[in-house]
Amino acid sequence: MLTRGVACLFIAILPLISHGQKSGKFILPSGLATADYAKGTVWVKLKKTHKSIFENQAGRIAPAVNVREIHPLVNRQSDNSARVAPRKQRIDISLYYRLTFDESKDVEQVINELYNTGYFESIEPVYTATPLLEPNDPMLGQQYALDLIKARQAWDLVEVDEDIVIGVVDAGGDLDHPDLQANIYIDPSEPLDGIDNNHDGYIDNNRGWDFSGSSLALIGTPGYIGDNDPSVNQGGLFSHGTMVAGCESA
Ligand SMILES: [Ca+2]
Ligand SMILES: [Ca+2]
Ligand SMILES: [Ca+2]
Repeated sequence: MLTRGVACLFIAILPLISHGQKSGKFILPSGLATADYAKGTVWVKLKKTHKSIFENQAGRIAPAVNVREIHPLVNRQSDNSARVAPRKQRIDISLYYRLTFDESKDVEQVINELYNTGYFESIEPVYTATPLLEPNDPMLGQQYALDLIKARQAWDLVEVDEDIVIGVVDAGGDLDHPDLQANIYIDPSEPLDGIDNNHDGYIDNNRGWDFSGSSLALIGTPGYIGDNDPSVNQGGLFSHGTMVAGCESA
């Protein structure tokens, strides 16, 4: 049974298509491998003047389109009551469809055949999206936050620069965490020798400073300044500073 969203169509083939002629209008980008786009499917945008040709699934559809399935980008039965600001340019995404056809067919040829119908404003392959730079973190799939902050897009623009040092002001962290231990900055101007070598008022603070020291309860005690170990290992509990340092270093 046909549904409104997905139609199975085997429409009579027009002479234009059955001859398999290439119009030459569309050429796949040079250097493109077959793995770079999907077989048997393309994205199309209908011309506004032909907006309704896919709406009737009962056979009165424009016969020049020889495809197997038609998938609208958006559900036509969804609520269309959203208001648009006056004079705001609208993008009619109901014009977009993904069409599928026999995978043995040449995508470039099918695109040109579809263009020749005159119904489509634009047609393109369903390109395979691959990140340009992928971290080697074995737990990458568990880190939903990296997608939220669009880290992958950022990595495509700027690769890791290990010369950048980030200061984190937070709760202490698990400095032995697998994501952090190799990346904690050790200040070379402050060797662990019991002396404030870099004259900043803190002795041996080569990995930062822990203002809470051994206990939060001691903060505010006259003369108490904490210690030089910002590690927080609360019986294996999660430390907020560990998460923040991990996100920032990513
Ligand atoms: Ca110091
Ligand atoms: Ca020192
Ligand atoms: Ca400490």
